[in-house]
Amino acid sequence: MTEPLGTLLVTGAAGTVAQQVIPHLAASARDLRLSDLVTPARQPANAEFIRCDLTDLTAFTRLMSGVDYVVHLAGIPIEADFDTLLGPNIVAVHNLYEAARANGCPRIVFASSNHVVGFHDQATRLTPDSARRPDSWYGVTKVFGEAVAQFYFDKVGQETALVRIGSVTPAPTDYRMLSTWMSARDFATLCGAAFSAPALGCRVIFGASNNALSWWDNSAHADLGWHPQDSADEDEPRLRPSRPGPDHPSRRYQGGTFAAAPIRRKDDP
Ligand code: 15L
Repeated sequence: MTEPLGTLLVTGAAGTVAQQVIPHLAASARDLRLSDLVTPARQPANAEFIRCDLTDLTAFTRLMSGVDYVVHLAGIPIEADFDTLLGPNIVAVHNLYEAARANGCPRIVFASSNHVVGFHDQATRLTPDSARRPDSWYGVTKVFGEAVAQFYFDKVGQETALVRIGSVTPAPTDYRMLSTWMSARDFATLCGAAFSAPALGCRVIFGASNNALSWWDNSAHADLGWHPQDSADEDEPRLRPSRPGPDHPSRRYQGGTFAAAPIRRKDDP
């Protein structure tokens, strides 16, 4: 990015991914507007915090007033029962796209997830066109988000980068992350590339650093000029001993433990 972005809204700003990424985004935006239900610990000097319940369409529409770009990280980031996910991951996504439409369709980076394709075998290399095979109710809600984004692109030209985030943590912590890990820096530069691209459209991008053991092929997006700088590779010797045995369910599927877990119900303990 050569010029700083204008006003950038980050939803879910108190969450773990946002808190890692915000310092990188702050450097590339003129103004940051941070939103969450709770106050984010990390608020750069060019940031303002606006508390907002994103299931309230009127409030979300007001929040997006004057915004040039959106990084939508809000939502429940783990498996839960459908009723728990309904507000944050379904209603709020409907509101995201309606609020954007009411505010001139600012470009969106939507935090989708690898759990949209978590039931693909780890031996399969995926492209953005590979079939969606969600591994959890959480993954199903992200399929919904991807469908809404495509729908709004086809209807009104709303552009979105659907970033199927792997694992954004300060460093890889298990063997699977040698394939899925993404640094906060690489996530932020991907946002910048999506926001500055002459034509973004609505596209699925796998959110991972430059990992030799990656399962995902992003070569369809060469036009974005995004080159992840970081890699999980140097952690391989440290993490090799923690690799699950060949019969372990989390070794078979890309979604790991999400794919192995039973379907979650509301009354489960
Ligand atoms: C995700 O989508 C989740 O939000 C996060 O909690 C991790 O489970 C991550 O994927 C992952 O697959 O490592």
